[in-house]
Amino acid sequence: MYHKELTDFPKDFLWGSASAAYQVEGAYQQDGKGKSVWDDFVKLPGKTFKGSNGEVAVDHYHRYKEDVALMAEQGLKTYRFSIAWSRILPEGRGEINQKGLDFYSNLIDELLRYGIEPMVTIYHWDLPQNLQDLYGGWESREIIKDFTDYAKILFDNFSDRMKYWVSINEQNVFIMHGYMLASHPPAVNDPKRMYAANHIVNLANASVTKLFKEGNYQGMIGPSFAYAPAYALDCLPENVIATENVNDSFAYFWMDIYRYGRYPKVAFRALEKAGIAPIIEEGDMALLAHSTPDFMGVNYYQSMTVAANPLDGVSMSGEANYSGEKGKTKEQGMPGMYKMVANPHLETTNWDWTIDPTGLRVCLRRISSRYDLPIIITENGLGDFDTLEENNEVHDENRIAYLNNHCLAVQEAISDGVEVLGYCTWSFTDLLSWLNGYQKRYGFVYIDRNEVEEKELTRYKKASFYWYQNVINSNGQTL
Ligand code: BGP
Repeated sequence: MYHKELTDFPKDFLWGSASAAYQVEGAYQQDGKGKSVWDDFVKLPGKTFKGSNGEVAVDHYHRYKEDVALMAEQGLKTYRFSIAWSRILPEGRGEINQKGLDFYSNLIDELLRYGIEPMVTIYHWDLPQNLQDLYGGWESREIIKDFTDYAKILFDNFSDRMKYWVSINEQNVFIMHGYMLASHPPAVNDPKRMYAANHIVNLANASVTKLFKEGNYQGMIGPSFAYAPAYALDCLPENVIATENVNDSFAYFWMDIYRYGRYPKVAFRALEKAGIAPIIEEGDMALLAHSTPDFMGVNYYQSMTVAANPLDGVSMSGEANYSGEKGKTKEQGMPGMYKMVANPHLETTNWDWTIDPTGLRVCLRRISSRYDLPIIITENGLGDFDTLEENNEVHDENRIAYLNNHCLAVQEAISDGVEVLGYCTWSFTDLLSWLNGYQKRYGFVYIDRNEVEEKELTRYKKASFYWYQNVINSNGQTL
């Protein structure tokens, strides 16, 4: 559908930007913080780009006031950040660390002082190490109570001051990387264990959502799902079936659970046939069915294109481009089910991610049609090499083009009738990319450091900083 005129963004549209604790805070052992599973994982040889880690990150823990002042200068309406579970509960359960609570309480107050709406992610991958050691983290049902108790502390302390909660960030990503590709902690490669752990994350997410709703806390809660909508390479029927396989097992497998509390039948049947379906206990499906989120959070970076894959075809090697040398990504897939292929119509980033603004419109439309929930885009952005030039300027024109086109796609989706509450870019400042070090930058604010040297961590506003400032000021009229 081509629109003659686009509908305006709603007046109270949440123009925002996002981050995650491990990627920005640093201070990884300060003020009583316990260890998370990332602290040791990054020390394993070859796991991260040039052995980079978040021990100092961009020192947001100490410089949050400077960062929030920059957000205010830009005019952000919302800032999405995550809370490090092991700052609040160093052991993951038991004793509360008051200094951890104070840090986030101060951050929330600082945001509110400037009229910026805090949006809190309860879990963005940094599981307390103690819970991993104690019972295997997400592989034990014990975590359901621990995660719910932790979330309750946050709701009880902060929910009178804020409205938007993201329960879990990209469950599909940390589960697949953690238990199938072995590229995130706990570095396991076992699909059966993956689906078992995933089911437990579903229950924990449902338990927290239920608590929030039954506890009559103000505001809204929803998950952030990493959605790369799948296109068929062409109209060859076998390629279309392969695409159905991908949509079922990469997208609906999670979002159907969030919204309806059920696994898509075809995907679940495939797991049963392979002997890797999770064990469902009495009461599980009832809990899942009674914990509908208030919104669907979506992290969108790219679409994927799919073709049929013969029984002796390519498999999931887990190999990916973490260095920014374009063209390194190899074809991967599941023999007999699907394979991901290049889209002949789309450009890619230096890390081989397709650039596809229309894919964002597709994903908003699909979520709206299938789930009928309001949507918050909780992440969208371009990872790129940026250079600090003369006069400390950064001319990130590629990022401006990327974001501008994606914002327009959001406006098109709104014009189509999709209810979009907000849009958060990834990210506000440059930060640590989990596996790609500091050279893959996403921010509006350049941070002067690299994998080898922390330097002074000085903040410099990029060209995109001013571009977004104008977008926000005009409520999207300058797009
Ligand atoms: C998402 C994560 C973010 C962030 C982003 C960019 O999957 O939620 O934490 O890292 O992707 O990814 P990357 O850093 O791998 O480029």
